[in-house]
Amino acid sequence: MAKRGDYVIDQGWSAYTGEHHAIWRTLFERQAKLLPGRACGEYLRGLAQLGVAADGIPDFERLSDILEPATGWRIVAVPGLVPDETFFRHLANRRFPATNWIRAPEQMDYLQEPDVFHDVLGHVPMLIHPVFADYLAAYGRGGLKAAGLGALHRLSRLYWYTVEFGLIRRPEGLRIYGSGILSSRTESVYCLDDPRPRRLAFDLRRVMRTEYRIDRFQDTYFVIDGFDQLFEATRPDFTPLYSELEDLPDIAPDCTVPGDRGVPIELAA
Ligand code: HBI
Ligand code: FE
Repeated sequence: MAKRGDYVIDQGWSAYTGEHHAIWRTLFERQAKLLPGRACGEYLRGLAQLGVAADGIPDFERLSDILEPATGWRIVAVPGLVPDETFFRHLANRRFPATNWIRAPEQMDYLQEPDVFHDVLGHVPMLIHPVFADYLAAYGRGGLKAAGLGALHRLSRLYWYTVEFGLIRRPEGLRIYGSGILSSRTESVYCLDDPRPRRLAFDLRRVMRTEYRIDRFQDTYFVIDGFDQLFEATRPDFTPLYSELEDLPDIAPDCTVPGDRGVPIELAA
């Protein structure tokens, strides 16, 4: 099928082979063992509601038909990373661009690019949560605006430290809602159990100043108190914030600065 301007392609669900589905099953079963008690309840409920399971790579149309009546989102297939503006435009219009291919058997533990397992197991279940669903659409609108203001890096950091690598505080302890963690066997354990990384209370300015690395476990995680906090913190127009931040230095991923509020690791137990 010809590529369109929005990079949307046909998922080609019937072209997946038994081997593709078997890779999905292996990846799914590993996470299904780890995530109860580590992932937040909203995510686990989303997974169940959408019927994302071990049997194989889901059909995006079937997922969309469950998601759309709930929060207005649909899943569209893309060949991989798409340009920022294309990505933001999809999100702003409540279309989640999901990669249609699955990793090779040699890449079970790590790859830098998104594949269908990361996109569907990691991102899609959160889209059935109404507040998160609104947050992600607002993020898309903010992205289009940030691109025009030369502040794309600020918004990429926000996406990275929330949508991809966010933690949430619950009475029972810290839980994961970030997709980059949810789809990783090793980081879903590391982010909660390892004493090394910083776990800091979410602070929008701090997040927007913090650089990130895409090639290793995170040095710093930001912890929200609830999805309402995230949505409310990101509701105001960021234009004045971007100019304010221009005068402040960036913060390296493995640094602690005055004012940081650490979240105790016991909470993760
Ligand atoms: N494209 N398919 C896809 N998936 C992403 O997560 C993605 C992208 N393009 C750009 C992009 N992410 C990042 O620049 C987001 O910040 C912000
Ligand atoms: Fe992702």
